[in-house]
Amino acid sequence: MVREAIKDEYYDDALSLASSIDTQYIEKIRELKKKRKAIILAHNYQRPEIQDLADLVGDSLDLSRKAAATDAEVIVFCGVHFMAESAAILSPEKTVLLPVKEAGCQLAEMITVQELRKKKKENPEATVVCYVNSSAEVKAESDICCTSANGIGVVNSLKENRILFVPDEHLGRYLESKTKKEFIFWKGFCPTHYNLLPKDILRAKEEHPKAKVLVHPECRLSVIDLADEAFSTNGMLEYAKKSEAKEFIIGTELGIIHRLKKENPDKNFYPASENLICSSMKLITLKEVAESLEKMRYKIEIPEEVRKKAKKSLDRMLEV
Ligand code: CIZ
Repeated sequence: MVREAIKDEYYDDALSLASSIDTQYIEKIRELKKKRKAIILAHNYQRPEIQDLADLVGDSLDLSRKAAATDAEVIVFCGVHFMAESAAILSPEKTVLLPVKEAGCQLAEMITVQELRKKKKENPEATVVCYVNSSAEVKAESDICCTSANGIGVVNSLKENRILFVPDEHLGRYLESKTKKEFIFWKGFCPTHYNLLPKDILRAKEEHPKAKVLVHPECRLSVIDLADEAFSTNGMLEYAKKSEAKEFIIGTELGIIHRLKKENPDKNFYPASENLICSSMKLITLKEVAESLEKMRYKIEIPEEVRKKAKKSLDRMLEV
């Protein structure tokens, strides 16, 4: 009993110390943000405290476009490397910082520009559609980009029939199932979404029979087939807000649940699996954001020629 009381006391002390350190970082970030004329962006998968601190929270393209329209001189992108690159492609006059340089996307790293060039040579008649989860170099080598939200529209807008889709095989298979095009796939996948299995959805449905099942189109088709809807992160947020349903099973990275709950306090959200965690997305903490603004690191640099070509692929998508 006495031991438990001492343990609780230490626990409370540790908690209050952690929260006072967080408060110090938040104050420092606010100060530096003003000094640097910076804007802080947080992807929907970021840690709750990073989302709460950010000026904007959203998906990668939405954030990059909104930041480009501001007069901020510095963009701190709390997300993964390709996302910060997208911001730099759209805002060449701003400095873009990624607070942790190791925050990469495993899916984006499953293709290099050299590999893509080789595949293009083998399929000269195919139109290259690349998912935004890709490096600036891969975007530059593609004909058009797409997001998980606009992929169907982008593919349908093409007059060509044969599509080389990179780098996500699963999103590609989902788009193939929704369009009448002929697809060549790249063997890339998001490990977080790939780990979600049909049995996880079946178990979650058994536990919450009244809940709507929302999954991300980066999941396997066998998982998407069991869901009520497949949406991008922003699509899920929009749907949950408008829906009359009160319960939802969420099949994407767990970081989004913070925002879903915050924006819909009267509704319940259950993870489709407790394993839906992207470790790269969790690398950025308040300390790293403060240090990033203080030391102006890590700057995203894209050669101008690559940036212009990548922007063409993004612009073509935005026209659609
Ligand atoms: O582009 C993004 O932000 C990603 C990776 C997914 C989504 O659905 O928002």
